[in-house]
Amino acid sequence: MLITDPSQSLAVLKCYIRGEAGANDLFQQAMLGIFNCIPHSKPMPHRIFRISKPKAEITQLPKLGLAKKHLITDFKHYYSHRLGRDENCVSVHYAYQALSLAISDRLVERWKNTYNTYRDQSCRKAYYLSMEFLMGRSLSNAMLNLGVDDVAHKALYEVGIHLEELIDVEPDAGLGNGGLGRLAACFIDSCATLQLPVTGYGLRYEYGMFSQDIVNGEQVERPEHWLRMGNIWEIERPEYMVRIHFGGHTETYVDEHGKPHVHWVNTQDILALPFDTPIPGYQNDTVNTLRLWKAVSTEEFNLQEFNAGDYAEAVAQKNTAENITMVLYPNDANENGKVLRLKQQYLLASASLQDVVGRWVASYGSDFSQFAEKNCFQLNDTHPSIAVAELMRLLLDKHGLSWQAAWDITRSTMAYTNHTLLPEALEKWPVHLMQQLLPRLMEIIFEINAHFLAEVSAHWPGDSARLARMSLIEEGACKQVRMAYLAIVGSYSVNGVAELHSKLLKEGLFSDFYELWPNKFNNKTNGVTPRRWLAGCNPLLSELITNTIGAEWVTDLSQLAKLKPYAEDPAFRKKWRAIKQHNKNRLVALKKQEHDLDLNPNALFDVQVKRIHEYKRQLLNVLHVIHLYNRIKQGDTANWVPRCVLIGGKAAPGYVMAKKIIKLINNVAEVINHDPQVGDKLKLIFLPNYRVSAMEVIAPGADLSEQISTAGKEASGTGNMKLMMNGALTIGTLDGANIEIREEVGDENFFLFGLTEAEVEAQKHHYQPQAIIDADTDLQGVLYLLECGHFNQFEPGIFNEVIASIKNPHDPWMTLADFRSFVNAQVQVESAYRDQEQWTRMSILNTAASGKFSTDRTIAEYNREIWKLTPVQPR
Ligand code: 26Q
Repeated sequence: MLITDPSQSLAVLKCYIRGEAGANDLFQQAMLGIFNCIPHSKPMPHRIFRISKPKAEITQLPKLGLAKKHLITDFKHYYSHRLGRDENCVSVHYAYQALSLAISDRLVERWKNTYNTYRDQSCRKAYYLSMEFLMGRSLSNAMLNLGVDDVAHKALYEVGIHLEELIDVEPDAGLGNGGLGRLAACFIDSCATLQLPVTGYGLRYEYGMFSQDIVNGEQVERPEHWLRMGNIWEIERPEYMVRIHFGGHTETYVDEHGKPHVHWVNTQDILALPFDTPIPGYQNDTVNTLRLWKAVSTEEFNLQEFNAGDYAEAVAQKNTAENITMVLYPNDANENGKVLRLKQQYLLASASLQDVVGRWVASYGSDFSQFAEKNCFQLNDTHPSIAVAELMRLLLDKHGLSWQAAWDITRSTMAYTNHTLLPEALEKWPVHLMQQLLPRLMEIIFEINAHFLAEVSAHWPGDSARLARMSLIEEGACKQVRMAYLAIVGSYSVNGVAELHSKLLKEGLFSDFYELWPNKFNNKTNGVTPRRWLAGCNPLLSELITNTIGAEWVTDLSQLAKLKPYAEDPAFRKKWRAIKQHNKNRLVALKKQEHDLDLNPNALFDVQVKRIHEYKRQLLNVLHVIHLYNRIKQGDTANWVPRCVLIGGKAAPGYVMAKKIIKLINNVAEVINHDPQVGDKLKLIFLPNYRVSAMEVIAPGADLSEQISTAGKEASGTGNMKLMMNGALTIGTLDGANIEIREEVGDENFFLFGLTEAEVEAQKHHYQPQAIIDADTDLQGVLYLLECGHFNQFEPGIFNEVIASIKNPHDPWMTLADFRSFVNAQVQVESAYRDQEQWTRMSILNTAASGKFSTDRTIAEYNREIWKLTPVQPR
C-alpha cells in the first residue's frame, strides 16, 4: 500500500508520535506520501518569509556597470571580501575566481530578466535533452558575449594582471565525449544568440571526460574532478528538486467509474537536484539556462537502515544513489547493457520532464490541451529517448489523461536527432533489465508497441517480416528494446546531421519508417558557433576580418563571403599569412610549455584531431606518414615540403584497437622524430589530452584538416567546420559534412580522395586488400616497415592485430582501398603549399565559404521547421 493522501499521512504521523504499534513502518510510507503530495512548485520545505513591502524590493538593485572602473572595483571586492585573500596571497586561481564572480553577476542580472520575460509572455519553449554538454571554458566566452573582453583586459592590466593567464587556469567543463556533446554546447550558444526560449537539460557529472596521459606511448586515463576548485558558473536550486523512482512493481486497480489506474509502488527513490548555468547570447541581453541534474539520496532512503542501527550501510546507500551522476561514460559509441547508464538516462528524462510538466501544472492545473502547442523536446540521439515513455507515464498515471490524449501530446512534442549510421552503435536495452529497473516504463513501451504494430499491420497487411523488422522489441534469446525505433515512433520529427547522413538514414537504417512516415524525416546539417570557434579563439584573424568587412559576421556568418575578393589582394594575403604564422607559433609555444614537444613552425601543419576510431582512419594517416618517411630514407626529397603531422584524440578505455592505434602513432613518431636523416622534413606528434580548450589553440594554427573517414560512416563531423573557419584546407573523403564543405568552397579548394559511399557498399563483398598491396610498391614499402617491427623493435608483435585488421578482406573501413588516392591527394597538397600565395588564396576562400557552418544557421532551421518558436527580446 502506498499512502498518497496527505491527511492519511498526517494521521499516521500522529500515531508515530504517540508511539502506537505498527506505526514505524507506516511512518516511512507516510513521509513518502507527504513528499509525493507536495505540489511541484514547492517540493522542498523552503519557508517563505513574511514581507511587508512588494517582493521585488528584496532584489531590486541598480544595474551593474560594464566600464573598466566597475570591473576593477568588483574584482577587488571579490578577491578581498568574498574570497578573503589579500596581497599576501596572490594566486592566479583566486584572480580567476574573482573576475569570474564579477562577470557572472552581470550575467545573472540579464538571466533573471530573460527568465521573467519568458514567463510573462508564456511563450512556446523548446528543451534540448542531452546526456552530454561539452561546454569547455566559460570565462572568456562570457566576456565575449557580454562585450567586455577588451575592458576586462584593460581592467586587469591596471591591477597588474594578464588576462590570458587567468583564462588558462579554468578547467574545461568536459561533460561530453566529442562531436555530439560539443554540438549541444554550440546549439545552446546559438539559441541564446537568436533569442530563442530554449533550455538545455543534462547531467552534472562529478567526473567528466577523463584526462589522457601518454606513458610509454600508451593512453593512460586519469579521472578529472573538474569541480575540485568549485564552479563559479553554476547555481544550485534545491527548491526545484524532483523525485525519481527505480525498481518496485506496478499495481492496477479500477476506480468507481471503471477507469483503470496504475501505481508504480515499492520503488527505491532518489532525488534529482538541479544546478543552473547561465548561457549568454552574443551582446543581446538574452541569457538562457542550462539545467544539469545531480543525483542525491532521499532522507527516508537512509532512515530505514539508520533505524535498523546500520549507520555505515545507510551512508553506503547514500553513495549508491549519488553514484548515478558520478561519471560520464567515456564511450562515443554504444556500450550495451550497463545498468548505471540506464539509470543516468532515466534520471535525465524523468527529472527534466517532471520539471517542465510541474511548471505547466503550476500555471494551468490539469488542463493539458495546450501543452503540445507550448512545449517541445529535442532528443540528442537516443540517449534520452526513454523520455517518450516517461512523458506518457506522467500524463497517464500522474495527471489522469487517457491513452489517446497522452499519446497525441507525446507524439507532437518529441523530436529526435540521429548521430550515427553504424548499425552496431544503435542503442538497445534488454527487456528484462527494463522490467527490473523501470517496470512501469516497460509496460508503457509494450503498449506503445502494440498500438504501433497495429498501425504497421494496417499499412502492410500480412507482412509479418515487416512487423518483426519494425517492432520496438527485437526478439531473440535476450529480448531488447530498440531505442531508436521508440524515438522515431514517439516523435513528430526525425533528423540526420548532414545531407548524406539524412539520405542514408532514409534509404538504409530507417527505410521502413521512412516509407510509413516520409514527412517525419528531415536534414539539419550541423554547425559550430562562430563566437567560440572564430571570434573567441582567433582574435587576430577576427580583427582582420572585422576591419575588412565589418563586424556583422559574428552573428551572420554568411557575411564571410565578402572576403572572397580579398583573396586576390596581395596585401590582404600578406596579413592573412602573418596571422596564420602567429597562430602556428602560439601552438608551437604551447606544446613546448605543456609537453616539451618541439614543432617546426615553418612546416605545413597537418592536423587530425578527433576521437580515435577505426572508421575515422587515423591508421590511413599513419600509413601516409610512414610513406613520407620511406621517401626521405630513399632520398626522394626534391622540392620537399616540410610537414608536421599532428594527431590528437582520446580512445574509449575499453576500445583495445583504438588504444593500439595511439601506441602505434607514438612509436612511429619516436622513430621518425629521432632520425637525423629526417630532421625538420617530417615530424609526427601525438597531442595528448585533446579537448575543447586544446582545439581553441589548434584550429587557428592548422594548415591542413584531415577528414578521412570511410565514406558513409561519419554522420557529419564538426571539427572539419572549425578548421575550415580558421582557414585550414581540407583533405577529405565524400563523407558527412565534407560533401557540403566542398560544395561551398569549390572543388579546386578542397583535396578530394577515396571511394564514394556507393563504391564502398558495392565493393564490400569482394574487397581484396592483398591485390591492392600487390599492385602498389609504396604500400608494400610501408607494410614492410610495419611488419618487420621497425617501430617496435623491443616490443615484438604488439602491432600484429592492427596490421591484420587492414589486411583483412572483411575490413569494414577499407583503409587500403583509399591508400593510393590519399597519397596522390597529399602530393596535390604539397604542390599547393609550395606556392604560398596560392595556398593563402585558398585559405582565405575556405574561411570565406564557411558561412553555412554556423550553428546560427542550423538552429534557425531547427526553429523554422521543427520548434517554431518566436524570438523574445528581454525587457
Ligand atoms: C551510448 C550508450 C552507452 C554509452 C555511450 C553511448 C554514446 C555516447 C556518446 C554513444 C555515442 C556518443 C556520441 C556520438 C557522437 O559524438 N557522434 C557524433 O556526433 C556529431 C554531431 O552530430 C557528428 O558530427 C559526428 O559525425 C558523430 O560521430
